[in-house]
Amino acid sequence: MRHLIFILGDQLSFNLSSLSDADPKKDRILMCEVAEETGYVPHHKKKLVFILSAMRHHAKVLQEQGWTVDYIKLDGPDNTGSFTDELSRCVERLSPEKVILTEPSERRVLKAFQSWQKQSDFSLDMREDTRFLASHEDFSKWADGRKLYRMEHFYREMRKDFDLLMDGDDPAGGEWNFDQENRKPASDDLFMPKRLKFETDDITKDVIKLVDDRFPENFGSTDGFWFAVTKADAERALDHFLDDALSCFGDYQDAMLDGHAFLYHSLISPYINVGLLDPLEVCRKAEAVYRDGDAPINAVEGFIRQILGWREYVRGIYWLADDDYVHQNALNAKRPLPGYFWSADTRMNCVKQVISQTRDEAYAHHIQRLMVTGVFSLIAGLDPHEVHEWYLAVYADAFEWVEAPNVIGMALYADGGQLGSKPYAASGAYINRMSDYCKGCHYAVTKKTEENACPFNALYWDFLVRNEDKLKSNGRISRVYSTWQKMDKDKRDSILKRAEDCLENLEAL
Ligand code: FAD
Ligand code: DLZ
Ligand code: SF4
Repeated sequence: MRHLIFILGDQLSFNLSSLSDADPKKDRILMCEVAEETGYVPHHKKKLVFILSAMRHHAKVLQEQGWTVDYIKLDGPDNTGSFTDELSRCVERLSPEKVILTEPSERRVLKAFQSWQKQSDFSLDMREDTRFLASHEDFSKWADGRKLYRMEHFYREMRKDFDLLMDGDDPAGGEWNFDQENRKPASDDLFMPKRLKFETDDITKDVIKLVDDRFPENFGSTDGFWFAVTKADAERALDHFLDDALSCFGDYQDAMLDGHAFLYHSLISPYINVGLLDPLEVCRKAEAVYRDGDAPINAVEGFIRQILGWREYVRGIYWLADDDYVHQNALNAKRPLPGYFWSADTRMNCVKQVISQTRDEAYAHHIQRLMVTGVFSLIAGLDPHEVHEWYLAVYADAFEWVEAPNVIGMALYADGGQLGSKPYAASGAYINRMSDYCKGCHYAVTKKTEENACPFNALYWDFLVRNEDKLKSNGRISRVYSTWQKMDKDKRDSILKRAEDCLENLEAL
């Protein structure tokens, strides 16, 4: 044999750079399920089933295409448990001329391969991951010399570079961003599209058994597993979204509704992140729906911005940031994660809804992650690293390169403003405006200081007071400090007292 091509669990694409000049007659593929990856956080059971089943299906298709794939199963004999030990074992067995690998998406794995190469002194051809639309070099060039990195600036460049939603030099519809139109609250009488759910085949059934046997204590359950695990099914899921939900995606993008986990969201992040869907193809297909007149510009622009803008931007920030990004704690927040992040046993209905939905589906949409569990973690001063590990474990789409900037940067402001211009702190009023969660809550969203007052209300002010020295000079929030100062002293004291009670009894909220 000639080359050994190592394909990782989030590289389930046929257009990988590591395969670009490969020959099924001369080269061979290695894929492995390893304890190191299944155990670096206690992944949600559905996330484990999704990744391992998608890997097994991908290996099968590669074999059908004529590739020889050495596939190491988690419970296979002699599985060493790590990528690099499996690689050493395979190199010894097959003596390839060199190993080819598309660069890992996360620092942890990149470092492991770099030290393997150093130690073994074996030829490792590590190639750029060309599935991302902005290369490391493109992003560094864009970032170079800027004092502030802002997604919106990056996104406009990307629109032009990829000629997406452009009418000549101008943005389609006359504006770059239609977010102002995308803040409608949802109501129960809306027609919600029925979501495609995929049957489990024998491969997935085997994986479910494996996960149930080996990870009985992990979060969630394998019951009701419905994710696509092949490229063909992921494309079906995308087409279904484009046909049935995209046209309302913009209007209700920020809405939350009791008992409705998915609303008009696409549910495709796990598929893009492991390579079953290609981000550029997804954007082009969405643009075609707009050009055909089947979805309005606010919906399609909003959707494309998430993928072409946010997704690429957070990946750029992840690789630009220092090695210790996931340990940043700019606001010095130290409180441990309350038990209800795992049990959903809290009287705060918004938090309960989001966490129980996360437990059931390994899914929550952006505003649920940002404005419910995210804001609560921020204003309660929860330890950012613990919060980061929770998000990394519980969502099927969670990979550090995308999760960490969203959690450490966007939701918790623990990076001191590298990613976002201000903390997303908010009181219960935001949740009440964008959802119906408050109607079914033990706490009263209109109250601030009483025993049954919504904890978000007092914690919001307490957060601002607690962090005044770090935040007051931020022009985007300095105005709220004047509002606070204008408040009656007795009122301020009772708000801080209510916050103190909430923080002392955090576990019991
Ligand atoms: P849709 O709402 O339909 O959006 C379409 C696509 O846009 C998504 O599939 C995703 O690929 C992309 N996208 C949207 N927002 C973002 C964003 N902020 N960053 C990157 N891509 C984005 N996304 C992940 O893929 N993995 C994570 O681990 C993750 N953790 C998050 C943690 C927090 C605190 C927050 C606020 C956001 C996080 N996101 C993460 C981003 C976003 O919440 C999810 O991508 C989205 O909810 C996935 O659901 P969907 O496919 O239905 O998305
Ligand atoms: C997330 C994950 C899990 C749970 N298990 C595996 C695995 O057993 N084998 C594998 O190749 N990949 C797995 N993955 C995805 C990897 O963590 C992902 O490919 C790396 O994080 C890339 O940096
Ligand atoms: Fe959440 Fe407060 Fe509304 Fe209850 S009242 S659902 S805690 S925002």
